[in-house]
Amino acid sequence: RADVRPGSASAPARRRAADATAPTTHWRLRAWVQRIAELTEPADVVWVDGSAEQKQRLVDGMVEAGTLVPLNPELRPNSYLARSDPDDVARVEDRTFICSLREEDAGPTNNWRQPTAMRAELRGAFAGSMRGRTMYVVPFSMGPLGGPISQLGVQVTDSPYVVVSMQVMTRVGTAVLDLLGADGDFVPAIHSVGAPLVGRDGEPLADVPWPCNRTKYIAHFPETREIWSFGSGYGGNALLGKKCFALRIASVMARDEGWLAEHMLVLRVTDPAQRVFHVAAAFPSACGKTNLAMLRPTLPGWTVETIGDDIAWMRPGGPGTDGRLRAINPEAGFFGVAPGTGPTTNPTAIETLRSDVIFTNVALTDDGDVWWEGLTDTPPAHLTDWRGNDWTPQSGTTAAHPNSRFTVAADRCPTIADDWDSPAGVPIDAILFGGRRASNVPLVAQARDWAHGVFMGATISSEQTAAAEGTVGALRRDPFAMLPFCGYNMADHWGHWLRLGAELESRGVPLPAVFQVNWFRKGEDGRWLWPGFGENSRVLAWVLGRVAGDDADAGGVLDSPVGLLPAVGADPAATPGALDLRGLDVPAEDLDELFRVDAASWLAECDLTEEFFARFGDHLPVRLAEELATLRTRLGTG
Ligand code: SAT
Ligand code: MN
Repeated sequence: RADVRPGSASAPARRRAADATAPTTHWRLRAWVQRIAELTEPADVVWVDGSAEQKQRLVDGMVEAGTLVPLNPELRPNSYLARSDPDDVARVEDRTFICSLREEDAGPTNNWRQPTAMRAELRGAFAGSMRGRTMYVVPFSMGPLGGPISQLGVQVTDSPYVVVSMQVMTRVGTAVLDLLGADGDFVPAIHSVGAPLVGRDGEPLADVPWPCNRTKYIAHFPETREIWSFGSGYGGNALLGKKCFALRIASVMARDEGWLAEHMLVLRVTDPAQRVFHVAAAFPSACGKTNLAMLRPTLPGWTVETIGDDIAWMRPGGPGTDGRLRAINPEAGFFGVAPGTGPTTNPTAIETLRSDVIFTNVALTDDGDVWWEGLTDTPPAHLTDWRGNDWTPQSGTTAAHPNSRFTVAADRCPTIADDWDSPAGVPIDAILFGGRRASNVPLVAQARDWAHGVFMGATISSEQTAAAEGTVGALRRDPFAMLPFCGYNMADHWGHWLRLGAELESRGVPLPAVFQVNWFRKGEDGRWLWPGFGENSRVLAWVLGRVAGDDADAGGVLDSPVGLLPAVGADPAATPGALDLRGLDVPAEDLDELFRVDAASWLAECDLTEEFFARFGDHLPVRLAEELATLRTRLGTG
């Protein structure tokens, strides 16, 4: 603990003090920490060693400060509730910036800022922003320590909530410094809640349980691989290993180095014949990735194991392997959406959350446990809501914030695969692209080839959820579910996928099969047509039958303008390739509607896709324009 009191110390003195306790010989890291301390003027600097003791001290401090409310240890052992500032509850996409040297490298879907101008603005915001607070230095690894797909970072932050959350979500501590040695590469990530405890003239300022700043910046410098985040304590804005590093910065690294950093869950499926498959699946935020990753199959004899629920890093296997794409989950925990998580929708998550959880913005029960909409059918008669106010079912508001979250270690999950953290990752057999679509998009359709699959990924659209600020329900394009997370030009990302596929194909390496899925289609009366959740195992079974080639020429697979569809209504035992609907009670009309391809509305959607593609100018890969033309032809106009 280096003492760097405000006001009293000159900048050089503050720099020396910040360096005094550095437990590393890495001079670039030490110099960087000194520079940030000089800029932000914290009262002291603490290096986070990853120990349980240090974590507990931080937790105890937050309980004292009112940031964390301890839950009833008999009902929810070693668990806490945090209530955020009501204006700091989600990612802030309009304050998220990609500061590449060239504007066109950020592309039309990112907010671009000129890097020198942004640096000057950030220096202004960060100057003195940690006065009176402790600056924590958090060395972390995304992916298993030292693994061939893993990457290292160091986050400085003035938020103990962020430190403790990073310890759940990533691998934190001295072992990372050991790996860095004297000169290893790391991604520097600077975070401040922007709420100093000492004013410019040395006057004390009051603290609050959830400090933040009305002005926010979530800024990324892709060329120098740096992250600067100011003003928010919310996970997606402040746990910089997650979206900022593992997606925005890593997607740029992946483009430059020939791999993929994607907004995808990863799961393992074992079929009744004990064949093992791995699936990666991209869905926009709050569209059920965690539920799918933890799915309990309703189909007898099938097993699903969880590997990751949000992010996948995939690389072609190196020498001595078959060269196929292998995926790791770079995270070590789940930062999941609480509302809608219940014993029927996701029983595995409910078991995962029995103990050792940090909840944020859920409701508190009178006996010191948590509650959110969807946890039970009937709400308790009285709660304390996410803002800390009395709540009853008559209140007319939700008790939990719609984007309230749980933070819990991956190994608490009963379905986590034994080797979920294997450094070499798992070989990916199938990739799914999904969104929340009330109409048009069938329950499942297979891409004809890789380029068609990239087209499916590039054209995902979905109804807006509460995970980001904006109007819930509005339809928005979310290519690869990466719209808010791609650190470079989205169209170049599609080009990168096409190139990587072509390269693997040219080497004779089998590519994953690609599918589009939609659990959210509705009937004209607004009812969900598909029961979803555990019943999605039927779709996984169809996907894996396709991968395994079980249905060759059996007639169970139908061609359609939008891709290959399963036959419905046929007995899958007699007609391999038909969707297995045995024991499921869905009316035949609903099944027809689930797979109905309406040419007129698809053609209207093609027009929208053309407009969307036009935004990317000559960055749009020609191959995708061709896919759009092919789709129109198949729909009957070409
Ligand atoms: O808030 S996060 O970005 O971490 C989660 C999400 O929106 O996917
Ligand atoms: Mn996500």
